[in-house]
Amino acid sequence: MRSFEELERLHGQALADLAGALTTSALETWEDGYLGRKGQITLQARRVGQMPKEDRPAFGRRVNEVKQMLQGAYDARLEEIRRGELSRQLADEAIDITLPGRPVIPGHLHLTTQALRELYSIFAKMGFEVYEAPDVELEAYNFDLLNIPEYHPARDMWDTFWVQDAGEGGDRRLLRTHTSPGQIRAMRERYPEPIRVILPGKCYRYEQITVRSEHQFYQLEGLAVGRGITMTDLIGTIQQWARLYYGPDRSVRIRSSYFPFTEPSIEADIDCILCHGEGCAVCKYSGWLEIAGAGMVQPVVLQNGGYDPDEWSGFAFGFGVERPAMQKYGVKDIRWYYGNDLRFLRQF
Ligand code: FA5
Repeated sequence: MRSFEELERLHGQALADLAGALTTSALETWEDGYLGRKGQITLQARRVGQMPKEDRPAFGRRVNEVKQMLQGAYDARLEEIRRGELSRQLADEAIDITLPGRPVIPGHLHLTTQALRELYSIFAKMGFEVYEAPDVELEAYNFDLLNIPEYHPARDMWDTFWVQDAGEGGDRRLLRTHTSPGQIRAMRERYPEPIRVILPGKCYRYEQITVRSEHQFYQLEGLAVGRGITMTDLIGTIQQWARLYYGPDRSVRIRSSYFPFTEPSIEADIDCILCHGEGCAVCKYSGWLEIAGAGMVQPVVLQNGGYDPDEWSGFAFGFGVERPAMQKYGVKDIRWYYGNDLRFLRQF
């Protein structure tokens, strides 16, 4: 009978210890101590063989009952402790959503990109598509094919950055000084179709940097080639662009000018945005701001593009992107565009 008493004592002790186990590691120790391979209840079960024969069935049954009860109590306690640990962990790791967040300053498009996109959409309304031509250009496309031969004084108008390696056919290469060479590329690619394209892109000139001049800047060129295109179409296009870009009340003034690749050539001005033609420092007291160079495509240039000038005619225009945006947004110094000063850039 001592064996039964010992078993019941162990049973009571195990339950008391289980109630005192507060962590999963204390529970593991408890399990090893009572139910493990060398645990006290397991050892009790092994003693059955040494007992008097008549006690063996009753003791064996009781040991199994105690073992099962303790196993059940252990599982329930384990579950309880795990839940407690999980909720403590969740409480520890909880994020305080009432704390103020760190401000994130969102980026935005550069002023030049915004201006270019606005121009694309204005010209898209007039049926112009974007045509892209390379920045590194052959000398022939930048000058010769545009009717600017080596000896021509107009070459001085575009002081040039030359590239050391020659291009195809040994022709010298340069960083394009204007977007006009794209006219030849568009014509050679599109012939014999009529053309209505704008050619945006960076241009490079080896010149003094000032409040109005950078050595890298954007231009937007336009080219229309068709049968029966006249100066009236050109002026109408410039007027429409100026009104959509600068506002509906703008007046446009056309002056005669000179470019080797257009004949006749013109320059277009708008009445000064700031003083409305009264005269101020921005318009140098003239009341007018220059906005574009333009003209009817020179017959020689049409021919170089593959179009017969007796059958076809066309107009072309070209203007900067930064300078017109300076006029529109009141930017006083072109160097601010690419100076990477966020105080300036964040204003747009
Ligand atoms: C030309 O480059 C001609 N290819 C424009 C043209 C095209 C005329 C088609 C006729 C037909 P010009 O050198 O004037 O022209 O330059 C055009 C515009 O580019 C200028 O009005 C100005 O807005 C811009 N620009 C020229 N040089 C600079 C510079 N250094 N920095 C910023 N903008 C400039």
